[in-house]
Amino acid sequence: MPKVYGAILSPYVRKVLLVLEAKGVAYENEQVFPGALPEGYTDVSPLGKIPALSDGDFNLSDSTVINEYLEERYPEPSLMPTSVEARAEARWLEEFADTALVEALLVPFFQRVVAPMRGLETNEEAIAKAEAGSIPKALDYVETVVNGAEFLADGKLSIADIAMVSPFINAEIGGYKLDASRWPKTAAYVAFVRSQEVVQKREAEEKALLGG
Ligand SMILES: N[C@@H](CCC(=O)N[C@@H](CS)C(=O)NCC(=O)O)C(=O)O
Repeated sequence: MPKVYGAILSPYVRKVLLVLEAKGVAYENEQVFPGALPEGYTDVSPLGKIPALSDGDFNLSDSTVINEYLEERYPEPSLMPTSVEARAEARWLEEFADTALVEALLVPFFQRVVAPMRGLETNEEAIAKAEAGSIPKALDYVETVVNGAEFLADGKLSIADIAMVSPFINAEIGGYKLDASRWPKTAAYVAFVRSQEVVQKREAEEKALLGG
């Protein structure tokens, strides 16, 4: 059975868990937290990051690489769109979500959730700066690529939807309120993907962990 290493609230770990769950693959999860890595963890994840995956004696790290492996190892249901162009677009959106979107939307989560866990004070100035700069910049772009309450490609859930929605979940946990009047298509899109059964189930597990 595949084993996923990582804390389930990480946007990258969530991507991998959602892919496994959407494909109906049973897996184990070992909670691994950045900054408190178990001994020997770099054998599984050379950069010491989460997530990592073990499948038998095969180890792999990086959420995108892991999800590509899972797509090939467990092809049904496919989480890649059909056309070459749509597949390329999905990969781009995953890359955008993993970089600019995570960097922007994770600021409130890091400051209000992770920092206190590490005994650090919340830096409200850093949140205000992100809310005035990197967050609107990223969301202005998202607003141009989503079409409201529908999947990004082929009318079905794909890796692009999974990657895009993941950091929005962290943002909400971090107390960020998405302004639906400024980004109406984005708000409808995020609500639609989050209403999918597989995402609801994942979020329920996260809420239980957070004590809600
Ligand atoms: N590109 C990597 C990014 C993984 C990543 O940065 N994970 C964070 C936690 S959300 C981490 O492990 N940070 C610790 C570190 O960078 O040392 C992926 O998609 O898996």
